[in-house]
Amino acid sequence: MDWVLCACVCFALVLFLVAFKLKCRTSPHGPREPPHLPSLPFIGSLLSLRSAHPPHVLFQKLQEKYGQTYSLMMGSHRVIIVNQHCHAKEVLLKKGRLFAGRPRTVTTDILTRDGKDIAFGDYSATWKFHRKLAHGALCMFGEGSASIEHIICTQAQSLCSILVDKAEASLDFSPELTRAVTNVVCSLCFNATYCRGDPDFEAMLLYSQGIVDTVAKDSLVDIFPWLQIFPNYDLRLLKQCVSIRDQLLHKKYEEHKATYSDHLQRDLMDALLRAKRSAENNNTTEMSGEGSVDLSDDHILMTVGDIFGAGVETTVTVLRWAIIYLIHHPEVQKRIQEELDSKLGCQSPRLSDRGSLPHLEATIKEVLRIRPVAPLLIPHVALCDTSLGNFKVQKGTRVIINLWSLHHDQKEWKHPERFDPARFLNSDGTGLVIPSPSYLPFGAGIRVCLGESLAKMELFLFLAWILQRFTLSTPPGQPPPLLEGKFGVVLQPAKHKVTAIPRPSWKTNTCEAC
Ligand code: STR
Repeated sequence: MDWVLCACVCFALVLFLVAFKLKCRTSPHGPREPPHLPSLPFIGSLLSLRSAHPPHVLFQKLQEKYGQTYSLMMGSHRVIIVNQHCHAKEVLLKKGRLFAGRPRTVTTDILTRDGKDIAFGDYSATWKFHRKLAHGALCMFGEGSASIEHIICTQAQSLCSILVDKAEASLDFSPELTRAVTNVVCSLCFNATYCRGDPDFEAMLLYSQGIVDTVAKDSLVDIFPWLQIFPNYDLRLLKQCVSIRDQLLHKKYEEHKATYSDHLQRDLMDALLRAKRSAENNNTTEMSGEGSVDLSDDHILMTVGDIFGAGVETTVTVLRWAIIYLIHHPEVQKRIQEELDSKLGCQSPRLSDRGSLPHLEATIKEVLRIRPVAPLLIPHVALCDTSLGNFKVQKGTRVIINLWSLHHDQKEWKHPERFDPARFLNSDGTGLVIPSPSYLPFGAGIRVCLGESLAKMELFLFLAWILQRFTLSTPPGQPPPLLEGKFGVVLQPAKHKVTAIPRPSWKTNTCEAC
């Protein structure tokens, strides 16, 4: 009898514990697991992720079933997808340090010599030190320095003269924009520019596209690293492209080392070299503030590679999207041109004109909202057990911020699919407003985009110079450019042709030729 009683008590105890555990899971107060997509051993949630939609759109659609924050398994990795701004800000800002990790993947390891860069490198004392260095170097040559304005305007001017030569022809803008933006970054990083047809520049165009097409797309080999043992076209292409990039970077690095002087800082590479030399002479521990840091040649090369790659690909992509939306919305183009004419007349645009051209500024903001360059940002990793809203987060969980969802959230934006720069203007159209907190085009927190201010300067100046002189449209007989992007590490528009028609005042030489 005693035995039966004992069994009953044990059974009741087990029931109580199970009930308690279940209550914890669903309690509105205590942390619980986020809703989870079905998952199988080994392949994880792969079956639920098969879709014709690109990942950012699929993750947005899955909210209807699983809520705004949910989790899934990519192979053996737990991933949380965040589709709302309050959780995004908790990850990026409130708990920025706890979520500052980066996953290591096969493709980013190839690109960055095992994470020795800033964008894809994991959180560590070395990473923090490098980021601080790169930030300092960018500030030195960035906003506030008259030279960067001069560099951008010189490139905008030569871009416009190419457009004059090809006036009214049907032209793919992309290579011209890429050359102009590359030369800005090149001046900044290496104090050099490329001429048309320069073999180094042509090589760079090719390798950049190859890298964008293959890196950090959550392709199968990044989810199941053992797939590397099979022949893989993408990986072979990536390795080739990275090797060409590395040769170019290496050449510049050697040139800089050979001509380096302590008294003259020509560019960003000199700034990094100087930091390396002073770290070698002093105690690096003191400089980083926590633990010793490694300032290897690899780190410097990868940092410059990041600034170069990010500086070119992102700005060119936004300029291309801006041109596409301006072609689709000639009324917006006309409004910006009226503003340029009335505020600047024949004077070429300068950075100091930013405050007086709100329509152009609002248009840039709207382009960055409707087509964010990196719709899923770069994944973050939880560095310890923590929480997100009411959800538990285990150490090592990857967190993907779906910027696409934030920027297209119906609750935050009126008609989010509509291109409407006026949403960023105040009621009388004279100043700018940010109408929703659900807007993070450059990310936020300790991993915020390093090039934000440089990108904003370039977008403003290039668009102002172009629109002051030309009206952009689709060549006769051609369909308007597509609004769907090609998903990758950046969301790129499809190729298309543009006609740049010189505006009357520039055509008749009322204003001096550019
Ligand atoms: C573009 C191609 C290239 O040659 C090198 C890089 C490395 C840095 C990458 C860049 C890429 C694409 C855009 C990234 C950038 C770091 C930050 C930026 C991913 C792959 C964004 O977050 C948009």
